[in-house]
Amino acid sequence: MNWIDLRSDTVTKPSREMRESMSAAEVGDDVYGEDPTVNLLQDKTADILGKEAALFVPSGVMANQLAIKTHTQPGDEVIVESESHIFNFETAGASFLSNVQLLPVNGKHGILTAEQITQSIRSPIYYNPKTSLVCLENTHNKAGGTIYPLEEIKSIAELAGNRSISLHLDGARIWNASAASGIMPKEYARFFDTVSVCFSKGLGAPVGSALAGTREKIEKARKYRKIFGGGMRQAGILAAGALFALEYNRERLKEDHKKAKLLAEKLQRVLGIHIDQEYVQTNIIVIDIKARKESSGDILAKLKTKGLLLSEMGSTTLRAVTHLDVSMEQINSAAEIIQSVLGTK
Ligand code: TLP
Repeated sequence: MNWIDLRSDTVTKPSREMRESMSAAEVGDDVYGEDPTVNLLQDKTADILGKEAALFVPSGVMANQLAIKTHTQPGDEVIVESESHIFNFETAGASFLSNVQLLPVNGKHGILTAEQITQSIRSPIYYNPKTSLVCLENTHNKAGGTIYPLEEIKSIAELAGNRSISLHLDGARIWNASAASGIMPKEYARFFDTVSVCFSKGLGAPVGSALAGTREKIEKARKYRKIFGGGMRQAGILAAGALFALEYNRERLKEDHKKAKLLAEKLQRVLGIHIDQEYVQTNIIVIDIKARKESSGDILAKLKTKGLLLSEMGSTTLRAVTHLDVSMEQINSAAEIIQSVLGTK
């Protein structure tokens, strides 16, 4: 079947040009720090984010978990948004790997305010856990690709700085936030101690993420990366894909955003579903199916028989993600499939 795969932007496959640059990559042993292409990618990533250093890692989860490990001590508490990736989709990694407790706080469309964070910081009574880290997510996946307002980030950073609390950004899709808002990645990144970014989502590289921060933090993270089993050898082949993605696939993310808006608009006519059009800000559409008397699994199965793949986000929400391997024509077909399977108003 010729699938229309909107489950995630992680399903993108490397283009012929990307594969060519990967096969031509100069490589070395990165555990010795001798892979020139990995070193180039790390320098370039650090530069784009305005940070001293960056570390290439196999996945976004590893980048986030390394950040948590480097900023905390066992027994500390980390403030996260309750729908965040770190809290929901990293298999309790923070408690498993760093022995910390996560404090989930309900944001609005994924956005926590400085005020909410202030109220969530523990007072320094000895039996309280120590609040040592706050993690934000931009764009916010589960909230539907929402963009964090820069002014709010600024206030949170000021507050965190005053209270000596570290600030980490899960910037897996910071590229989408930037393409949509026109705010450069480094303008976002300057407010954070560390930033994780992914090359393997909307940018279309097959593998890889990075953690950026001060040289000191990144050296600490390098040691933990080895402990977590993330020390790779001739990883330049992968880094070349990421370099290609950074060079050629950032600007075009705007097309994915257009496709998401178009699809979301077309789905307004579908029976028993709800999409917050205002919050379709980048490449993710969260579809609320509460009003339908069917399970998400049943709906997904029906769509699948017509060649359309979406993913389940929560018990009553589905997700559609646009990306570089889905054409405008396929977006139109996806809308038609959903309309015919679920019915129109
Ligand atoms: N997100 C995946 C799934 O895990 C849900 C997806 O399909 O969107 N931070 C954010 C905000 C993410 O969305 C993801 C992946 C990660 C981190 C983890 O990246 P990987 O999958 O590379 O470990």
